[in-house]
Amino acid sequence: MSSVPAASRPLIVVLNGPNMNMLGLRQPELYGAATLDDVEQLCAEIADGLDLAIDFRQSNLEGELVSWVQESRTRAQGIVINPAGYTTTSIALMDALLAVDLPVIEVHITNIHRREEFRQHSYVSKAAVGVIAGLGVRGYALALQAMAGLLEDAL
Ligand code: DHK
Repeated sequence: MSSVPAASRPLIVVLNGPNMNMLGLRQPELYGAATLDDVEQLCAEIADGLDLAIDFRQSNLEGELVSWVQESRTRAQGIVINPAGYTTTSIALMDALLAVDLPVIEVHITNIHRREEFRQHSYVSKAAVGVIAGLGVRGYALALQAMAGLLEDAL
């Protein structure tokens, strides 16, 4: 349990792209059995231990993700994002992430570099400080730990 009041903790926006709402049901042999609710709970627990606050969201809509990134500029200190299917297609999401000038950490549950070639190029990586791929949902926890370190470095 954190001793820092929630209102004074740095806010990290954790964004999930299309089909991440199907986690636990979709191709469990690749993505695992955890649901997105499980991932949110994991993130909340890890964030609490790091004195971070999180705002955890998922959308199947590119424009909604872009708007959430834009809104983060004035309300958050960092962004963790699993862009899912928009990783390889969304110049709009990349541009939004570059525009907000916040530390961004990109997460993929699977190791996209071991998968089909079309999954291996990420526009989002152009805006990310770092990328975590292939470590399952644990990648979200690692991203939050790394984010806490980045924020501390910036003090
Ligand atoms: C999730 C998806 O939905 C895919 O489109 C990506 C990513 C991989 C993941 O591993 O979390 O290619």
